[in-house]
Amino acid sequence: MKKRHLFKIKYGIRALLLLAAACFLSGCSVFDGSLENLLHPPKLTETQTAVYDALKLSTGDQIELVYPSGGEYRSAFVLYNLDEEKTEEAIVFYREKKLSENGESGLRMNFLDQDNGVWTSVTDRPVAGTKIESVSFYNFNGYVSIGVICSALAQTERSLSLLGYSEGQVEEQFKTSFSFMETDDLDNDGFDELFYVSYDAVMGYSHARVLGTAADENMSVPEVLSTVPLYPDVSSVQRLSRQKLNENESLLFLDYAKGDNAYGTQILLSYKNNLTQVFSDNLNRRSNAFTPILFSTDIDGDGRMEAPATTAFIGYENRTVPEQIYAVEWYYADTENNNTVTKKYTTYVNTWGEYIFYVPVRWQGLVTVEKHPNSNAVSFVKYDSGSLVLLSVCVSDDLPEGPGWKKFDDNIYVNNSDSSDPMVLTDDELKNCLSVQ
Ligand SMILES: [Ca+2]
Ligand SMILES: [Ca+2]
Ligand SMILES: [Ca+2]
Repeated sequence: MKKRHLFKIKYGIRALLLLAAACFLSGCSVFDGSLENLLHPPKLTETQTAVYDALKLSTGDQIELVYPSGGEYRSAFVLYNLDEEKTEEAIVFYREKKLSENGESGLRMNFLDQDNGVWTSVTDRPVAGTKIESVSFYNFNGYVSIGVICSALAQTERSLSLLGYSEGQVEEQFKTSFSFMETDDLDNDGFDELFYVSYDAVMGYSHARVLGTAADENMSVPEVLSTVPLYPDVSSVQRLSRQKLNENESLLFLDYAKGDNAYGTQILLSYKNNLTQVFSDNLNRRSNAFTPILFSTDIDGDGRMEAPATTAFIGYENRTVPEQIYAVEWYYADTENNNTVTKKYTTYVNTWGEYIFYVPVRWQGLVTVEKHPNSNAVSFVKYDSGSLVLLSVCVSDDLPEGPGWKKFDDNIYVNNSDSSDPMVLTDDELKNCLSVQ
């Protein structure tokens, strides 16, 4: 069994940091806002210059370019074929240098079109918010929708505005605020859907929604296809993972933070873009110095997602959270059984995620974990008056001191008891239980 999925996030973050560093060093966009104050500003490309000149013919000189802070399109100039005419149109984000009388931020976007390489501004509109987070292009129905995501000071949720462009006209197709959003083709019809989570201040909880166009209707603009309430403690969704069940159905695992090192997972079922809840309100977990932050993942590589939940190992039940050592239980969504969740494994996940130990069934409820002071070793100990140490596992570059240690993998050492106690693992059992990540 391959169990290399759990800590993708760790490496994902590392890769993102590296990417960010690489972008910073190489300069990701042609004309970056952070470079504006340098003595030798970077030159616009020929096309950008032509577009910029055309823009200023329309707006005048008292403008400054604005750069989306994230996403794929980081330039103030975005070139994209927005309509059925085959050449690219240009979108330029800018700010009026003079604030308007009512104190608006003056953030605007201008649309320009070309005729034989001659650019002309065709329309212009304000952008709500004070900062452009990202610009994306979606294909909900065979046409391009422009998504502009903005944030505003003192607002935790961001805003999305979806725009359609046709024959020199821009129309706002949809707008919403949201705390989490992801694009996916949920119903496998070849067109995008947006899955998003937004807080409803009147109801006091968040909803998840699917935005798109219904496959059986000839709709020209995207609309909300489905809405489902989320558990009241879902405030900050961290990650969405999808498990495809068949052409029409997917399970959506929403991992979320509740604050105070507490986390949870809510599982939804999407059937042809209709969301329903899977009963999953027991997927609660904590992280502390002994247990890392965990996410839903296909822990055993069988194509089915598992969601983690923590319970204190025996003997730690009444300790404070920082002192507790947790067993991590992994649950799958049981769509055969009233859409509930079923426990598949009980594990110990070590602090830095180097290994997962699958606690054998005959140990469960009878064995606890003890952390060695001053080393990266833990011991699995029978929880009775004898306190027999059944197994110790150590993450170390060198062979740990003391008798009985054997190398298990690169930097994982094990010390399996040679006692005749029936609880002791055989070598084969140990190989099956200990999964190095
Ligand atoms: Ca075009
Ligand atoms: Ca779709
Ligand atoms: Ca699995």
